[in-house]
Amino acid sequence: MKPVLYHHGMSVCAAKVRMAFAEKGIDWEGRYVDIRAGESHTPEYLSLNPKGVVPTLIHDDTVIVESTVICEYIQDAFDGPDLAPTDAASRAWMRNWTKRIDEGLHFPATAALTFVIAGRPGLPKAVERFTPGMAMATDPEPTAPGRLRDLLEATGISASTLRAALRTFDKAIADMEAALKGQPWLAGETFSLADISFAPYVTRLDCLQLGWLWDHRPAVADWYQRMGSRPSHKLAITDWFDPIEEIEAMKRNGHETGPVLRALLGNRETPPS
Ligand SMILES: N[C@@H](CCC(=O)N[C@@H](CS)C(=O)NCC(=O)O)C(=O)O
Repeated sequence: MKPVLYHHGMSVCAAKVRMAFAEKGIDWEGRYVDIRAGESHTPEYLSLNPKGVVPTLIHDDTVIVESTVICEYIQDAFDGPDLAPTDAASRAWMRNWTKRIDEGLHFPATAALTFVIAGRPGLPKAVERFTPGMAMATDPEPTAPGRLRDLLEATGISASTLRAALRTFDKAIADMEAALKGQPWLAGETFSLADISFAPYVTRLDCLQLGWLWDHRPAVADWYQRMGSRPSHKLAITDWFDPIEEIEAMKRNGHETGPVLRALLGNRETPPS
């Protein structure tokens, strides 16, 4: 029986899983969950995934949630190229990278940047999670004029939350640069789930016109170029952009807000070239 994946085109977490399948060469059956229309909050879906989020994998009657865990399951349960290094130290490094995504990089950092820059109202549940500490868009923010201020108000996300999100990514990209200077892949000599996990997020930054975060980080630029040329990148990420208008809005708004976001991030460590 083919594994069944509940997913959505624009979900970065689901993209990780689609990419792991593509790299393994595994055929899967999709159940498209329209997260914008609240389909991840129906009683049926919540019985599979109590957090009401995608992705969810069903394989051999087993339900598996959490994209990082699903990716490890794919590595363990299916034949195909290894997506994890064989030595214990590199495996530990791989897990440090994949864990990092679950510890702030996905939420709130990616959500904050996407909601503000893409200018969309956001997903019902995510906005709920944001609201208590974040409805501070009226904070005086000298570095957030014009369109960015409008976007902050529309999303209820504060400028300080947005700055924290930029810092989270700036630090992650700096750490990637340090690692990739001495080795081809994040966990060492072997392409692994660490690279797969970061690919959708770096692609999202690129769509949001935040590629300047690796302007002076050539090892990350080279890694991103190599990731983008893998067939799995198209199969798992860009082929699923839905709706494409949202990607266009990310690019348009990202271009407009770029200078203000740079100012908002403020002084950042620029590694010597
Ligand atoms: N830690 C979870 C996060 C899943 C998650 O946040 N999924 C988002 C899409 S990337 C979602 O389904 N959001 C729907 C909502 O918040 O209502 C994982 O890695 O699987």
